[in-house]
Amino acid sequence: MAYPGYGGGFGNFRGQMPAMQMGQPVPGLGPHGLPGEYSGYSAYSDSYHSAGDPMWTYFTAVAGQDGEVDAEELQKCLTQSGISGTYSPFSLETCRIMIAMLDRDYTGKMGFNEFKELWTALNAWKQNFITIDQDQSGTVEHHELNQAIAAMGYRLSPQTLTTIIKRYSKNGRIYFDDYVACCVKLRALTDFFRRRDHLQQGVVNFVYDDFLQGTMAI
Ligand SMILES: [Ca+2]
Ligand SMILES: [Ca+2]
Repeated sequence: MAYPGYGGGFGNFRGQMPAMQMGQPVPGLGPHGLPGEYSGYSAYSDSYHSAGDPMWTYFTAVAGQDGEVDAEELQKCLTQSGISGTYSPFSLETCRIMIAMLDRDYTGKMGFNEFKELWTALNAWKQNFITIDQDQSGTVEHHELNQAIAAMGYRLSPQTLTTIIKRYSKNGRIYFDDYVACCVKLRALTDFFRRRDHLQQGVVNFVYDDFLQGTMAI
């Protein structure tokens, strides 16, 4: 089999995050002091529980008048939160990818529950990133990504890994926001491929339009 697994749960915003890593505070969080524990909410609880939820005030401030968070608003809030550990703006591309993963009603924006789900996922990503960054340089380098991807269960050729590094790094270093984009995309594309690989042989025949629809959306 070409891809004997890609475990870990990372990148699957709709799936289960590892229990240990849920609700961890995000290191380096900014002045907002965002609460970290958001699990167990129901999918339709917006109007029932939001008033007493400490995250609600923050969400409404970020979302603005339309009551939903789009990619630019998310970028602004994540840049201000300092979660990526740099002074440069949080990647807009990563924001778009994360919204695409969570956007069940295809509005291109996030409602309150989607926003909370994203926050939980980001906390888990941050913990994952800190674990991967073994030399604590604040970035993930080639050998660290190599190990991380293998640990998630992917089997990629050295050439593919090099291509990924080139695409997502700055001077050979992958920063948190680019790391999230990289892992989420890797997961989503693998899922897309695997759903069509009925014999699990690592070979798929695509219809052109299907291929474009699946890959361009991510
Ligand atoms: Ca908005
Ligand atoms: Ca490192």
